[in-house]
Amino acid sequence: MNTDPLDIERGRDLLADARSVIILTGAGISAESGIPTFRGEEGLWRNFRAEELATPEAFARDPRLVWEWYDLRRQKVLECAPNAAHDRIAEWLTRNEGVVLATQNVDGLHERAWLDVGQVDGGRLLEIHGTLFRVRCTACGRESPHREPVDSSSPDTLPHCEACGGLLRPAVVWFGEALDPAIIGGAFEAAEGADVCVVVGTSAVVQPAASLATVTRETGGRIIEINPESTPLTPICDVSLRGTAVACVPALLSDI
Ligand code: BV8
Ligand code: ZN
Repeated sequence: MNTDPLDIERGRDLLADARSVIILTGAGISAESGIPTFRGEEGLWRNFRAEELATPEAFARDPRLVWEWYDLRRQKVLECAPNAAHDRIAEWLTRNEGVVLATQNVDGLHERAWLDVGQVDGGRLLEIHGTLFRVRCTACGRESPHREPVDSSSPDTLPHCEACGGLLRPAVVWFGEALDPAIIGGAFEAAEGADVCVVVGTSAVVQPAASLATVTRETGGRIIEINPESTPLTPICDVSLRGTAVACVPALLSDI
């Protein structure tokens, strides 16, 4: 890791002058909480890649396999806690009305970190890919919180809708599915108006999320990237901090 203190200072200067900021996070911000990223070496499960399981086709084909994967991820997340990067971002959100957080993560760690320091402003915490801890009925569309363990040993033991008996699915956005227009619309509105976009822990591969940073750039804003590796966004970043979220986010955001 080589995060040059001068780069951190340059990032802090950009943020000190910013009236509005959007933060875009990906799986990398949760890595130091113990949650495997998608495209890292731990991203495989039983030799399946996320892109093969996180699809409506996979769920239609084998809802038990998909629910087994999601239940394992939920149990893993419930054993983990927000890290210092989640915590600093949560504190910053409570201190600055002009900051919006758009996360690709479905682990709920940003919400947990924010709840630890204050009242969550739902309009400024945009879980653009949904959350592991809500379900949606595949028949009637009802959504509800859900964190009980799921028994995927038979089709009958999978969770079913209390209202209509339909099979429940995780309320996350799968590949090939549209994002909630109100949520992603709010994120792009924030990105367009942002003076700075801070991108933390994403490989910037998945769309439309990765385009949030380019929209800030295209509308005259600046980009700060935090990632141990370079990404497709690196060439258009004003500041690239080659370090981990826990090493860089507190240094970047402290006392701003
Ligand atoms: C859409 C929820 C259109 C589920 C996720 C062909 C057919 C259909 C669509 C497409 C297609 N080709 C392309 C697309 C678009 C597709 C897409 O982008 N595909 C990719 C693979 C190319 N997008 C979609 O399908 C989207 N929908 O386009 O709909 C449409 C419109 C109208 C009507 C119908 C359809 C939906 C995309 C949402 C998919 N769902 N998650 C679940 O989680 O189970 S995406 C999934 O990937 C997660 O949300 C994850 O967050 C996200 C992105 O990955 P990253 O977060 O970046 O994680 P990754 O592992 O890749 O990278 C980690 C990074 O962290 C690395 O850079 C690493 O260096 C860094 N890191 C590691 N350690 C640390 C660290 N950084 C800091 N600190 C550390 N310690
Ligand atoms: Zn139902």
